[in-house]
Amino acid sequence: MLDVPNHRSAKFITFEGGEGVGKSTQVKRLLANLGQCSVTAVRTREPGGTPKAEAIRSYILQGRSESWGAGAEAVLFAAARLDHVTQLIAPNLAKGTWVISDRFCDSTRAYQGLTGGVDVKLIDALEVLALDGHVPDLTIVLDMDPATAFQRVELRAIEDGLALTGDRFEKEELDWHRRLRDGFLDIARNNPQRCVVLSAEQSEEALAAAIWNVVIARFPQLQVGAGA
Ligand code: Z5A
Repeated sequence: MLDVPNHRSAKFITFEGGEGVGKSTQVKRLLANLGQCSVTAVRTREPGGTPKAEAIRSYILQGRSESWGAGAEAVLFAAARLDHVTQLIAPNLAKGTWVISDRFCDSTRAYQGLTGGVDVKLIDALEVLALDGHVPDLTIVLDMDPATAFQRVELRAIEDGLALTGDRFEKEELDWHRRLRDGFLDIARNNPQRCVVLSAEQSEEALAAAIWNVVIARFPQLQVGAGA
């Protein structure tokens, strides 16, 4: 279990869940709501967020590390995370800027650990190394049936006029995605102080309002009145 820190004035919030559940959409909406409260915040993502971490992202998502096995890939995700934490997350939090990340360490635990079969001791060790104490203050886990989430991803591809090629994780079978969903729910159950699970099977607006209610309840220093 990751202990939630409470000493920072700026907060670190992460979004987790399977593909197409609406993480990116809700990260943007939360940023807009924080802006209305005059909170300075940056949006980032994993894998990625810094030039070096983005280079690792392209390498992994193109499938170039797949043959290395899930353990080595967990190490690659951790290397990207270490750069992300030291170059972007820690400096922003230190200067009072909130950080909102689309995925973070729970994705390694769910994808490479609980679904990919990597030993929990390696996942734990990598987490300590890469986070360097920067545990999220709040993690929103967006939960929905993967089949419905895929319909959204398909629709997005049609709307964008793109072929649905999918990265290597999106190509996994539906059963695999159902195990992944259970993995995220397990993580939330094991970290009840940090994680809040919300159903993503509601309208974008309703979900944004539900997230905002969680955020203002968790961080009462925010000026209520703005938002969603
Ligand atoms: N990965 C890993 O294995 N280990 C790790 O440690 C880390 C990551 C950090 C990164 O993918 C991959 O890396 C990921 C896990 C692995 N696997 N995959 N695939 P990514 O960042 O490229 O993609 P993603 O995280 O899976 O996100 P996504 O596909 O972009 O989905 P999303 O951000 O959750 O959803 P969205 O883009 O906001 O919304 C999807 C569509 O639905 C879009 O058209 C929206 O307009 C629509 N939408 C959003 N909300 C709604 C609602 N409420 N109703 C209806 N439609 C909606």
